[in-house]
Amino acid sequence: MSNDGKVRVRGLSIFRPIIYGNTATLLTTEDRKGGNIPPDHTHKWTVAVRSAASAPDSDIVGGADDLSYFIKRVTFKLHDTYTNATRNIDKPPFEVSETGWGEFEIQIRILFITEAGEKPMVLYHHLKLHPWTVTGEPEIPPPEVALKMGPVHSWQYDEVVFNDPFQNFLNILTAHPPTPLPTVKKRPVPFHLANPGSLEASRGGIPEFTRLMEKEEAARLEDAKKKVAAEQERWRNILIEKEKELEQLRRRVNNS
Ligand code: SLL
Repeated sequence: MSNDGKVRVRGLSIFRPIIYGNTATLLTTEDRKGGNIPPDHTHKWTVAVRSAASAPDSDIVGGADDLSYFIKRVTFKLHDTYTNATRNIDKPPFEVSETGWGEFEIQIRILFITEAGEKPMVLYHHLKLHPWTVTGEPEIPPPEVALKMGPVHSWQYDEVVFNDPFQNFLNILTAHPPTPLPTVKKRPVPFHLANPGSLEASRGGIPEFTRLMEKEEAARLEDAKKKVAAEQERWRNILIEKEKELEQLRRRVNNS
């Protein structure tokens, strides 16, 4: 067997954009008709790992591309109140749908195909059931209000970066270019705590990730970096002043 594929392509980085998160809706009387849903459950939800781009005219956030060309398995670790809390998903869609009553942290472990020769990637997502609120609103709106607000979306964009990939893995990746994100938004912006400005826009629609958001995020990070540097400088100067003061006081003590 040829060993060519086992060679690492040094100095090269290649990434694939993904999103992970959840969608949740309140359970309706219609949903309960089957009779299998425990009475204390209030919501149905889906947690997923998907490609960042959304399929045109789809009512799904992300998921335009099938990620199984580089992902072998996604393990979702649910709260211990769930039976079989560890859910292994070995084929797309990499998602788990459940019903429940509470929010909790979900561990998401992404296992790559063997060719990648990479360790699994572990992510954490806080399952979000209740609508995003703005200051002044009650934390959890009553069901009749929440119902009108529509499905709750909580999604995080991320990039899986492969450094120095094996040649055969690189071939697999390049054979599957990701669907590019749209340049500007056609749909509401998926919100995130870092991006509260988009809160209102995201209500009552299916959000979508765009390249504009990426630019905005970069600008926010740049801005935050500048603020941190300015604060650092300010505190450094305060420290220098205090040290001078300390030195003067020491001298006075020594001279007295
Ligand atoms: C809370 N710390 O107290 C969280 C835990 C657990 C939610 C939430 C499943 C219930 C079931 C369910 O919704 N667990 O299967 O009976 O809010």
